[in-house]
Amino acid sequence: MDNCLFCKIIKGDIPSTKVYEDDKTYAFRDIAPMAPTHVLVVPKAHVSGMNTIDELDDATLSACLRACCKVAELEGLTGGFRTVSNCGDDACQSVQHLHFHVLGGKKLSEKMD
Ligand code: DGP
Repeated sequence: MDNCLFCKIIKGDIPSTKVYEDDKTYAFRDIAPMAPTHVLVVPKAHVSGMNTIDELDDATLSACLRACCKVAELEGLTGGFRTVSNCGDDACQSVQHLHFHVLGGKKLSEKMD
């Protein structure tokens, strides 16, 4: 997608701090971290979000979840971590390319809203 911020990051047209990459996913540090570790895991294939997940093949979807776990391992999040994917206006999704936030490195809030 020509106009997608995360597609540009995946292509390297916009710089990012890479944490992990494989043939189906790319993981990089969030520009506005909300925890000591705050990494975004994205599929290299463009899909706008969780509400259009049917456009993504199962291998890529599972690769995204495995990449989240790999990031947690690489970041040394032995005490645990949180994985979140905001979808749509009510969840304040701001970038329309499916992404999973991986948060950790401190005791996270019990509140999910
Ligand atoms: P969401 O609000 O769930 O759509 O999350 C989008 C995240 O993307 C947000 O936490 C900030 C991050 N972000 C936005 N622009 C950039 C950027 O140019 N570089 C990086 N590394 N992260 C970005």
